[in-house]
Amino acid sequence: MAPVVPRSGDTIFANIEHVNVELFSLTYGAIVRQLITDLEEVDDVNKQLDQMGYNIGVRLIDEFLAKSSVSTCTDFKETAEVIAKVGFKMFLGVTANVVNWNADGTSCSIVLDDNPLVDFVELPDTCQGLYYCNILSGVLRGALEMVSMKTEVTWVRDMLRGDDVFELQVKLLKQVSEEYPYKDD
Ligand code: MYR
Repeated sequence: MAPVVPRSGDTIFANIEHVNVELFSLTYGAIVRQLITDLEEVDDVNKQLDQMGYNIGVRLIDEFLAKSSVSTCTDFKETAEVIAKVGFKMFLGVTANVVNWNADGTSCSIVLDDNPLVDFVELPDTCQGLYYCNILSGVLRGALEMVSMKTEVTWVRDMLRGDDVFELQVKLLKQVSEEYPYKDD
């Protein structure tokens, strides 16, 4: 007789994770739709999504650090790679590529070819100014602030606006030292 409880790693578990990403995408779509109804102006919706993402990011970093066993990154370049390869995989089920570094290593782009958040999405003409995935830029900003990095995160390319990929530009504005800030006299 076949076992009633499947082992971890069996197809059923892979499918459950897949369904969760779909459920997340559909739920996110319902939230965006409600914000559009409530706030009316797409600029306000963009700001609200970013703020919601920030609030999620400042909490999600704990789960990320606990589950990933990633330890302190040596520099911003390593941090960007960790976000693209471990963070996106953990929370969105996809990986991204880090490109377009500036000369001093303080700005880069995270490029997503595949973004499950938009799997069921088509923007009507009235929403052309919407940054539908703005929650993600907020999540990154919030999570990075919790590990002492003040950043500015902006969308450069967006498939819902006709681009071939999603591209997030991440600029490191300030790295706050974690040293003890008071003198012992
Ligand atoms: C450190 O130097 O302490 C490690 C920093 C790692 C930061 C990783 C932030 C991950 C945020 C995940 C975002 C996922 C978006 C879907």
